[in-house]
Amino acid sequence: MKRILFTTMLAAVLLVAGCGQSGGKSEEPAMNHSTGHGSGNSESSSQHEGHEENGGAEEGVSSNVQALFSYSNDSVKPNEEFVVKIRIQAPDGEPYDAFDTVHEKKMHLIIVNKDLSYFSHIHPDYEGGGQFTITTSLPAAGEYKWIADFKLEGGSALNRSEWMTVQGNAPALKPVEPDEQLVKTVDGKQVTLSMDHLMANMELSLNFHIADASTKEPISNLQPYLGAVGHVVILSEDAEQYLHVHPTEERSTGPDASFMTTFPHSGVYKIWGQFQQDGKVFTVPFVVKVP
Ligand SMILES: [Cu+2]
Repeated sequence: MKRILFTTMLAAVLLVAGCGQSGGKSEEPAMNHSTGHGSGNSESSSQHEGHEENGGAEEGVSSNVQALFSYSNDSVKPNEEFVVKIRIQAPDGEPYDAFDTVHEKKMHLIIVNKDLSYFSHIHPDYEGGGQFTITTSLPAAGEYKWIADFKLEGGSALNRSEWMTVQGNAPALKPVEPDEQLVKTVDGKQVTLSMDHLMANMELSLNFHIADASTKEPISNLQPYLGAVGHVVILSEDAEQYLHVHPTEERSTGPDASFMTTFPHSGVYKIWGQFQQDGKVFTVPFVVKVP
């Protein structure tokens, strides 16, 4: 399973802080349903249905849930705002319009580029009728994967994704290299990741220990972010596997934040931990190799 369980309240609010760039725009450009050159599953038609990440065996209603991504611009260019609409529907086009709020939102949208050097976590607004909308921009040419994570009312967490391309000369991709040391400094915080064991197919605990980077004093005044001590996203290096991660102690305020997950198979994975202190979200990335 590779979905992340989130919770919570809806908001027409853009979760700007640390949650990536979003911008609520009220006027809507005409949508051109073009996009998605790129990955092997691209289609020639203009609208694309999101694919389920995990090749997982979804049954019943879930397996019929589609996400139709459409973009306001024919060709998206770097640093140029565009509107993305994501419509959640059945194969016959009938929208699903009842969603549970998970980690304070009805939909979490993760955007990464092909080598996972770019990461954004934003929250589209729900407009009703199965339709989510957000205005955003992307920093450079190249391919990006969009992963929409949501939950139909009373159902289980789902994710649907697709690749799209930002036009132009894409910077060279870099290999996703495992970190030699799982200690990073971000925004004045020193974050140390530890795992109780690192094996495929076995539930494990991820612990983030957060200290002040200069004094090394543990930080114990983390604020809730999306209703929990933090938020963690994990993707396999090819972005095909999106892992389900959940906090074990939601109410912790630091210095430790623990989460449970299961790596489905051996390989390289990138992990992004997001935490909040003093009203600011910071994102710390790690790359691990699962034997
Ligand atoms: Cu989110």
